[in-house]
Amino acid sequence: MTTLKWDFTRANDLYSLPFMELMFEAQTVHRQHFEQNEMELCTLLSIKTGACPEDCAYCPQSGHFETGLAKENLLTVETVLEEAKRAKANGATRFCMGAAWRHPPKKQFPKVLEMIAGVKKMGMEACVTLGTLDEQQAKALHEAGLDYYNHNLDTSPDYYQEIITTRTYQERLDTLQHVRAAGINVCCGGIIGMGETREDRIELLVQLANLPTPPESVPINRLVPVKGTPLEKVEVIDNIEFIRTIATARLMMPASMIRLSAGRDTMSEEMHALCYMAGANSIFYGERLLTSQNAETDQDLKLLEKLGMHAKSRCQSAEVA
Ligand code: SAM
Ligand code: DTB
Ligand code: SF4
Repeated sequence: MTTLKWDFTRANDLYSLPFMELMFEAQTVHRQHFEQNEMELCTLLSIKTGACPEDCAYCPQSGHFETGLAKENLLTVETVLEEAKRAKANGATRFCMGAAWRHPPKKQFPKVLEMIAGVKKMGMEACVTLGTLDEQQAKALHEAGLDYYNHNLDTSPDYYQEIITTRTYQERLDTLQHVRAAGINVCCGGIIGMGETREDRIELLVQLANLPTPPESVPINRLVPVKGTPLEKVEVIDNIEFIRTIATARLMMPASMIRLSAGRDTMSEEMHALCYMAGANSIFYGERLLTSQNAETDQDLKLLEKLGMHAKSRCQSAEVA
């Protein structure tokens, strides 16, 4: 029998520490693994928008809900590379491309490979999120030069069934395994504030930290409540509870980049500062996420300056490769 690295009790002990102690521990561990004032900037682009066959209760792109989102076909390689060029000029070191697919369709997959190769040629890190992958697709992505694959577990195994009925947790784990086996870095995290319990949040972190190798990159999204989705009116997560999740993620996955992801546009400067102090060292940077509004870029840069922080300027490309 294999012994798991983390169990619920140990994780819960950290999560439940007095807040100041938790923050102190998280910042201490953060400094042991990372340059303390550095922030990674990643830019996102939705390369194929809407009409997704999955029924993820949080997602504006699901074809199951009326969210008023305009559907778009796969963008052309030229359009995507123009956007990547713009992102690079604005200071991003990683370009992340997202598609609203259950899995990548055979006909369109080669176009995505071209996009990845193009982004790499510009000297940026490339990340994609395309849904479920098989072994062959993961290998092809690696050969195209992909650095990261984003595939979130999103919540605890128990709560997952309340949020998505069109796929299983195990399918997510299988794709993560194919990505890892192909030699691609794993970007895997979740969403906080979907009406889950504290236990669910801790269980998500346990799942992430207990992967055979923890994800190199862990996006922590705060739910963006989108009109027309079943989670539209869910109660907003308490800020301190959200920060606790970031700090505990930092302690459980000390060498991973922790990305403060969706939901930043409604967070104050002070909230950002506390998330950074808790160990978040990466953000999505740009006007939009996939379909929703992101925090303003000049506000992001101003805050980094106010805090004596700076953007990471170089890609530490492909830790795995
Ligand atoms: N279709 C692919 C998949 O689900 O793996 C990739 C795209 S999907 C939009 C990527 C991630 O965005 C989801 O796993 C989820 O964590 C996040 N996301 C989607 N809608 C969100 C929302 N309303 N609020 C916060 N995060 C959201
Ligand atoms: C992730 O964890 N968050 C990003 C990225 N990975 C692809 C996506 C956030 C999407 C927020 C809702 C939207 O803009 O559509
Ligand atoms: Fe589709 Fe991904 Fe949105 Fe789920 S999260 S509905 S799989 S785009």
